[in-house]
Amino acid sequence: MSYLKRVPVPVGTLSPRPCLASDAPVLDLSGQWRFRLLPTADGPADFASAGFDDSGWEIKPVPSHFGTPAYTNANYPIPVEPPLVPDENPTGDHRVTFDLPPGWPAGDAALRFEGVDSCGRVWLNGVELGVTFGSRLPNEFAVGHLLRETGNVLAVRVHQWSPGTYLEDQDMWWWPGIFREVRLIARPAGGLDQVRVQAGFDHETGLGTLTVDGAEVVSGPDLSRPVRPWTAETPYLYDVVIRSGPETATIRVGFRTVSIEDGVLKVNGRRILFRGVNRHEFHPVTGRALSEEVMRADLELMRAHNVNAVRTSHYPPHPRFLDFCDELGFWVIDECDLETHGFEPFGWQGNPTDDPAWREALEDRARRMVLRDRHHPSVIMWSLGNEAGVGRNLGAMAAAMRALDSTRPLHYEGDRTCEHTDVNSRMYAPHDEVAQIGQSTTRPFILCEYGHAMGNGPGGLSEYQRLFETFERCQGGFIWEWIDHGIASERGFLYGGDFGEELHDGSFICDGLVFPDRTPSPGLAEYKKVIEPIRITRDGIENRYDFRSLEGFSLRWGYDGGGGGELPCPPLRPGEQAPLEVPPGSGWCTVSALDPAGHEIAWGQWQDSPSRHELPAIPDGPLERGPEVRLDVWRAPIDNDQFGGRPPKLAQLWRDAGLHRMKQRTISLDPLRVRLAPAAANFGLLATYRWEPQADGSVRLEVEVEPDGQWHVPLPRVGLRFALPASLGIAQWFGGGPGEAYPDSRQAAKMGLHRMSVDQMQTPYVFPQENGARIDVRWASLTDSGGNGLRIEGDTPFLFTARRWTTEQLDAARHTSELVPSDRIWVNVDAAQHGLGSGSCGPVALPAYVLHPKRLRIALRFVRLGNGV
Ligand code: IPT
Repeated sequence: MSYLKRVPVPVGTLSPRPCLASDAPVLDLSGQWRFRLLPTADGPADFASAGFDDSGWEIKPVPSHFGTPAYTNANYPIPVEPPLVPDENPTGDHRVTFDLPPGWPAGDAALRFEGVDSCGRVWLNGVELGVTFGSRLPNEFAVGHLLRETGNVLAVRVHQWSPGTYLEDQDMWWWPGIFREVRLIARPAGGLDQVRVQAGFDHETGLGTLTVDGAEVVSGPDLSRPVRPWTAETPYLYDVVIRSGPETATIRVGFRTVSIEDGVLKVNGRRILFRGVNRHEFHPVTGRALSEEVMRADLELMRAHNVNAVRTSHYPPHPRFLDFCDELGFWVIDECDLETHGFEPFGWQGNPTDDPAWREALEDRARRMVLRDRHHPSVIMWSLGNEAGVGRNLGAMAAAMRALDSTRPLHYEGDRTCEHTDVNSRMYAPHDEVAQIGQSTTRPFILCEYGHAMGNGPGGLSEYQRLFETFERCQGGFIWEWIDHGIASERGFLYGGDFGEELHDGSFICDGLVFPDRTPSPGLAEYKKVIEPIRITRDGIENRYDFRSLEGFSLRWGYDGGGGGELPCPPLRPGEQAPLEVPPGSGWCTVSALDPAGHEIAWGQWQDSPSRHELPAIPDGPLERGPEVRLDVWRAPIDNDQFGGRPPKLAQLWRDAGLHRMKQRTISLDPLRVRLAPAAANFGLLATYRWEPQADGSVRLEVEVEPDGQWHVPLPRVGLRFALPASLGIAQWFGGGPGEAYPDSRQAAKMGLHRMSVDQMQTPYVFPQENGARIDVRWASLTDSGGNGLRIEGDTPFLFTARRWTTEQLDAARHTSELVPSDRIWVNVDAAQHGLGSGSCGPVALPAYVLHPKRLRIALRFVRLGNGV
């Protein structure tokens, strides 16, 4: 097995080519295969022979993974001695028998693997063909001479660890397998093999250009007349039929030209702004084996949230994904299958990126990606890879890419001086650094990763957006990342360590804008609002698309005091503004912009007069007394409080300070005055409670809070906590909603009257943590189905949280299944909470959102509803 001992370059494969949908016959070999798992790489290879009896093997669907998933972020889970790998090497032997369909042509055929992790040794009918390398790149073998009409036996031995492992250290599950399709494709002599299709657009003349090398154009648009250009906002595609010899294919061509002018990245002559996400391929059951439906659904969901760009972190995606990006309209940064992050702990000593012996392997990956994907209009930039350090082989990769395609700029975040690349890129740069880069950069600047969407967060997105709108060369960014990679189980979604890994990085694998089952998290709602391409304010409406006019859009307006309707949307061109003529009304006015399909793209809100929903309630009877309230400062730390980055983390400072174990001492009884402080600390909080029964039967409570002694940490929250009977499971409030919101992630909260069950108020972060707060709440009620319960009104807006477990239970839980409803509903009414930030990987909460202990007053009125509590 010498192929496990030298640099990972495929053995015996055909030269790479684009795989266009042609009229050449194709046989999809996906389906039920036979499978056995071996503990080492060197099991007997007798299974490759046609006569081998595999009837005792398990049946396994292909594409799929095998073995046990294991998660590390940057560390290699094997000893680092490139290119060697340990003896213990889970190896999956796969076998499938197939017949040729009737009429299959004689002659050449390619056996094509779209993705094998991490390498596969291949036999057909007992003849060894070679070895695949490059998990997320195609490998093809010539097999025409070996095919039989019936009873062909394909055998593939897949190793979890291979020399390729050293180049594929992406932050994701280690999970081997033939995880993309395997197909047999007839290759007629003289067919469409070395084809290059290039389509450009001249924005001054409106004319398109089309260059097709290696094939003739049979039909296509009339290029003597203007064409409709392709952009992510106007993804217009033309069918072009090309032919070479006996093979014909229809390709979907988009006319567009990417350029960098005066340090600004442009498409068709205009600056573009990335509203992007980093996308890994992931499904909670099938891992990186994705169906087309899932790929498409991801893009539809992104589009519904105003996302216009994808970085294919950190490897070329399934090829169909790019077809969908062309069709639906996305800017794509196509990233090569390269990451060597695990060399960082050694100061990058031994990094393949800088080792001449690995040059061929890196160049090979670069070439194979470009040759596979360069006909896609959605791909507007190539990325050399991710977190692979620096070194000579980057230059070789860049040169290989430019030789095959000179029409797209190159990206690599690690290339800080742009020695080999064209755009300035950073990950997780804090706001002030982005502002500083914005003032000084001479190149387009992007945040290839920002807004680490782990758990509750990220905070601070709107502040980034303002920077992208201020500096022309700051052209947006890509949230890290699209989806949580939690694996489905009865215990909730599983993450690193749940499979007994000896080295792992825990829940750091769950850092997406959507949960593993693709339910949007509050972070995605926030992002949608922050990046909305139409801005609506009391002053007017502005089109912030780069290409698209607002023709066909409509406006919907309404007052919470009643009244509403539709308004014509001015057909603004990009960058144009117009005043809005909203009829007068009372209360909060909301104006939404709907796209031609009727989906809400953007909205604005303002208050014209006090809302009728803000009036105090009339009690249904006297309240004997208010609930037993307790001053509360603790929150179950969110991921951004406790993971990633450099210690000490905020959550640790909080725990060291003892904020999760405050003790109370009564100072006086009338009014009740207490001091709350943790053991061993010389600081605390003084609180004075004044209860006042009101003539109408309601009860008022005023709490004065005042810091005492020397505080050296901010507070997680300041507010009151109390318990209500479990039967009061229906929440209603007037304030921000419907979803959760926190001080630095609150753009998506719409003022209004909201109602949902306490259970629906919970956000099921894969790793349990503080969640579910509703912001800017004027009043909240909790009732049973008969309307009996309690209403809480604030003199000033508060944060409202209700859950069926305590903060302590939330804090102790490691998986969502550990959160078991108690016989109480626990309510928090907070004057303030500490911001969310993006501290699990990136900047902590901005200074404006740090909750410093300070004097404050919480004034509430408790009102009986129905029969009360
Ligand atoms: C950055 C990686 O590029 C990305 O793959 C992911 O691991 C992310 O971090 C954390 O979730 S690298 C980091 C050192 C900034």
